[in-house]
Amino acid sequence: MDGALQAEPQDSGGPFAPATLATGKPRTDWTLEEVHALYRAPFADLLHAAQTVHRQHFNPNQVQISTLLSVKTGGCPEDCAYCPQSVRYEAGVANEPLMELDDVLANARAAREQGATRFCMGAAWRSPKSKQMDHIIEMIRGVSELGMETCATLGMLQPGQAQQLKDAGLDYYNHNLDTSENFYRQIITTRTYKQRLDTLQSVRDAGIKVCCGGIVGMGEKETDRIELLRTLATLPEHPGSIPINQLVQVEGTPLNGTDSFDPIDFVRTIAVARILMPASHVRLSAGREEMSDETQALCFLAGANSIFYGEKLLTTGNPAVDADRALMARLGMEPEPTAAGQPDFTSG
Ligand code: SAM
Ligand code: DTB
Ligand code: SF4
Repeated sequence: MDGALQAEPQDSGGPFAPATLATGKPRTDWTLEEVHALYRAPFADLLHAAQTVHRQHFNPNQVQISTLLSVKTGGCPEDCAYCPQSVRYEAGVANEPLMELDDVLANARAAREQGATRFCMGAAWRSPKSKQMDHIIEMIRGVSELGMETCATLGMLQPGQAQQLKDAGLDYYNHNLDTSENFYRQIITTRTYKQRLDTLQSVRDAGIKVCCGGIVGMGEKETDRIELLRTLATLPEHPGSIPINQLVQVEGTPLNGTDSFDPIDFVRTIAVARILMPASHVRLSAGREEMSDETQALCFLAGANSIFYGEKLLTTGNPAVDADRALMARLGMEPEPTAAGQPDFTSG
């Protein structure tokens, strides 16, 4: 290799600074030029660097398993152009009430039996209201008591709400930046990029771990993906989890019919996320149903180490559990254990 990539922490000098500071802390000062150079590097160099960084922080044969449940589906007042849950589009998603606690816990138990260690509850809200918070808090308490990590994605949060969720035992809050600040304006008009950053700040201030990533394949330019990755990697702290979603196209939404996304670019996005944020879980998120096993395998090689597991995301499909078990077996990959113990892909 011609020295184009030197992302190993022990390296110094060259056109690329190490991914980790001498203190062992991941860098949060990446420049656009650096991220661009990584993104455009020869594929073999990029994957080698990403895999090298990955092995310094994680067991490359383990994958963290999260399961999603839409606890409040449809009827959302926001206008996110990708989303079938917006009330503004005719995407065939009904406006349902907030789920009952017992039903949520039954879903969480079933997910745990299938091997999930994290349970993520999603609500199609702009932001939660105080009565809704009371119900969500019960759900978080109940899921925590099952010994699972908890995650919620409920829209924008005020600082006091983030604190309430922390007090209930919430481990992660998912709130995505989705894309670059520039392209964002073409995708969502009802909330600003700044409001998203403010919610992330409230979550961090409350001591909840941040889950934050984006969507590719929305018709954005390469520079938009590069800017998104740089914004994520220059937040005051790297998100603990970084979901990289590929747009799931849903009829009735404005983004339906967007040109399909190049799988090699998807893998590049994962690899750059891994190099920039070496100690974070990078989640191969929405869009796996449209990906070949080989593309997914390349994503794991590029440093993805988390998936959504279970046949449904929020409203759209995800690979069948049997198909995922078979893929993990073919790749020799195992679920990542949590402090609570070793989950098992093959149970349930
Ligand atoms: N309503 C809350 C919010 O937007 O903050 C939480 C739920 S929302 C569905 C969570 C995330 O799912 C979005 O930020 C977006 O990144 C992702 N998402 C939604 N629809 C998607 C789609 N069709 N394809 C890929 N990702 C999608
Ligand atoms: C995230 O980044 N992806 C998940 C989760 N966070 C909440 C959501 C994907 C949604 C895909 C479209 C749907 O199923 O409605
Ligand atoms: Fe609403 Fe979230 Fe969908 Fe946007 S992504 S329309 S906020 S549910």
